[in-house]
Amino acid sequence: MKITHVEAIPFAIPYRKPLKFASGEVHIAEHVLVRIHTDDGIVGIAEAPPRPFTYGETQAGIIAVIDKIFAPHLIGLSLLQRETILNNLSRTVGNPTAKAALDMALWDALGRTLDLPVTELLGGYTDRMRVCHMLGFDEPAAMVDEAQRMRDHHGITTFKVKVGRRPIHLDIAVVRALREALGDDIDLYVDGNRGWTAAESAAAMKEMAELGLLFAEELCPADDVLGRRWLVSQLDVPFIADESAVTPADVTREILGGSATAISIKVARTGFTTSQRVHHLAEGLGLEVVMGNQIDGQIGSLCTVVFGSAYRLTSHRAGELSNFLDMSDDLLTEPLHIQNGELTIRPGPGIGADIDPDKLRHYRQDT
Ligand code: MUC
Ligand code: MG
Repeated sequence: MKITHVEAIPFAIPYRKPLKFASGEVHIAEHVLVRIHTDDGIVGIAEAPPRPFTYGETQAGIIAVIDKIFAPHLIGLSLLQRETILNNLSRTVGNPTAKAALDMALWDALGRTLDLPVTELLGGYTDRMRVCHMLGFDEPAAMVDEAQRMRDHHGITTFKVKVGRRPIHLDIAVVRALREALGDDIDLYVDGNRGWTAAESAAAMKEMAELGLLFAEELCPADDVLGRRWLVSQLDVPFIADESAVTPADVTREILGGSATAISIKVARTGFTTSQRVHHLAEGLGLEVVMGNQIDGQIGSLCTVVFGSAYRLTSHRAGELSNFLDMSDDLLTEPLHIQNGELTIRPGPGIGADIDPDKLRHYRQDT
């Protein structure tokens, strides 16, 4: 089970429809495929999506930090020494998606070595999650169209609506149009990606009070500590910390400080090992949890459902698992399918996915 080699491979797959939101936009999935090889001939895989507007990471930076700093800390260690590896990686600050991809590739390699699915190794609660679709900025009619398409083709009935940093009346018009067109049978929540002030958030949430929102996520800057606490204290829906609560320590600070009441777990930034810690903390604190999306491709979305299915708390709410549908292609031999509003884990060991060598040859950027 010794790690012999770590690869960080850049690849680029265009989006059919770019995703736009308050803190940025994504037109091409310029991700990094991470592969961990062991002396048993096993290869574990994961993907790192660079999100400079959230974590400051770039595709070139992820590859450099893996090749130059992280890989040498992994070579020669066993797949069972995950805590040693985590500790070694934590000596370098930042770089959450690079660290997370290494951790998930390690778990995938472990599952393949033991011939067991990672969901079962983590907790084995269920084999599926309901899917939530994230709606990026557009005109109200286009966002309603997209939601109807997602409901009619894939059975999706939960939608996260991107808001913030454009005229507030437009955001409110979108939420109203979605509720009117799709009725009361759908779940809706909003994510501001820190784009409003605390006062704007409070006013917008008041105007949308009749629209039956499930949650509000990261509406205003987390470092406006007092403003955010003031906002959260007057909301009558849970306030999800996303960008502001990445690590277990962040979660503790945000929740006990009264500036959030729920959390988003994203395996793209906390891998499986640290996501476990965040999950256990959330369980102890009695928080609502949503499995979030880091604008993941199919490997990342599969990793999210692999983790989310492992526990009751993480599989209770619909997970944000569908944005790969907006990409023009992907790397897996067997593409993911959302059916009846659900995504299921794959049978088979590890995360249950294999890379199509022809697709990788086509989309990789280093050859
Ligand atoms: C989300 O939930 O915010 C957009 C920015 C980011 O960091 O993640 C996405 C989705
Ligand atoms: Mg968010």
